[in-house]
Amino acid sequence: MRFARPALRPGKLRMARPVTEKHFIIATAGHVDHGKSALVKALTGIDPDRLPEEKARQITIELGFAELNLSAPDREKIHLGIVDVPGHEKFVRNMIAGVGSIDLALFVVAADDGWMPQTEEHLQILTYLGVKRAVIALTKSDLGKIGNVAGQIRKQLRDTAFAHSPIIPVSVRIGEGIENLKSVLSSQFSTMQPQADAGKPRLFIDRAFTLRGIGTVVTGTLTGGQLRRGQNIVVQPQNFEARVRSIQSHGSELEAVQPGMRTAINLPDVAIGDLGNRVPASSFYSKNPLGFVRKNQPPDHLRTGLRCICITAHRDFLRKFNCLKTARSNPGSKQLRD
Ligand SMILES: Nc1nc2c(ncn2[C@@H]2O[C@H](COP(=O)(O)OP(=O)(O)O)[C@@H](O)[C@H]2O)c(=O)[nH]1
Ligand SMILES: [Mg+2]
Repeated sequence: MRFARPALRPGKLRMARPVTEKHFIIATAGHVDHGKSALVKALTGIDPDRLPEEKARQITIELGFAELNLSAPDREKIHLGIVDVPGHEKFVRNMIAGVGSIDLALFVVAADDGWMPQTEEHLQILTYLGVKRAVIALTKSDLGKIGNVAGQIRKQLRDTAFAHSPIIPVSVRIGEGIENLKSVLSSQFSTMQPQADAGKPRLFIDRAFTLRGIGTVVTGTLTGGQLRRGQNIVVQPQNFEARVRSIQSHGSELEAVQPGMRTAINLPDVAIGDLGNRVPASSFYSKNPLGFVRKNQPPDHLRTGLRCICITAHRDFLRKFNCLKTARSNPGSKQLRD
C-alpha cells in the first residue's frame, strides 16, 4: 500500500474487486542494496520508498507497498499486493512484520555481490515462517557474473523449500528480464489457489498511525475471511471491540476486502496507545508472535548463558539464552526457549 499519509482520507468509493480476480501477497527479501525497491518500482511503477528519510539515506526503513495486475496464461486476472521490506540488518524487525502472511517471496540476490549475510538471514526467516514458494530475482544482471551467482544461489538453496524456485536475471538499469519476471510470477500464481474465505478474518497489524481528522489507521495483510465497512472487530491481545469506519486497499476506498489483500482500516474510536506500547504490536483475533533469535557472537551453536538478540515483529531485545533439555543446542535443534 502506497501510504503517503493522505491515504484513508475520504476517497472514491469502489465496490470490492470482482471475486473472479485472484488476490495474492508477495514480499521482497534479500540483502540491503541488492535492488529490491528498484525492482518493485520497475515492476509496478510505484516507488515503495516513500519516507523523506528513506529518500535522503537511499535505504528502505519501513515497509513499502505496491500492487501489480497480471493475467494468468488462461487469462484469469491476478492481483498482487507487494510488500517491500528493508534489507539492512538494523531493520530486520520490520522485515519480519512484512513477511508474516505472504504467498510467495520475491527473493533478491544481486549479480555483483552474490550471497550476503542478510540474504542468508532473510532465507532463515522465511523458512521459520513457513513460506513455501519463492521466485529468485538475480538483480543487476547488467553487472555480469550471472552464471557464477546463479550457481551459488542454487547451492545455498539446496535442501530448502526454494531449492527448485526459478532464478530470473533482471536489470532495472537496462530493462532486462522484467517482463520475463512478470510472466514467471503469472505462471506461479496461475497454479495457486487464493486463500479461502473461512469467515474468520484476521489482520496482523504491520503498521499503525494516526491521521489528523481521521484517527487511528492500522494496516496489514488480511487472512481468513472478508472484512466489511461498518463491521465490529475485536482487537487482540487487548480484547476490546472496535468499529471499522472505512477500509482501503492500495489507496482505493472499498466496501469490503477479501483475504489475501493488503488492507488499511480506520478505527476512529481506538486511540493508538490502546493498541500496545509500541505499534505495530497487535492483531485482530490472536495470532502467534513472529520472532526469531540472532546469535550475537560465536560459537555457531547456542548454549545456556549465551547472549542473543531476540527479534520479533514488535521489538528486539538482548537476552541470555536457556536451553531446556541440554546445555547446548546445535543448528536444526528445536529445543530452545527463552
Ligand atoms: N547497475 C544496476 N544498479 C541497480 C539495479 N537495480 C538497482 N540498482 C541500484 O542499486 C542500489 C540499491 O537499490 P535499491 O533498490 O535501493 O536496493 P534495496 O536496498 O535492495 O531495496 C541503487 O543505487 C540502485 O540504483 C540494476 O539492475 N543495475
Ligand atoms: Mg529497499
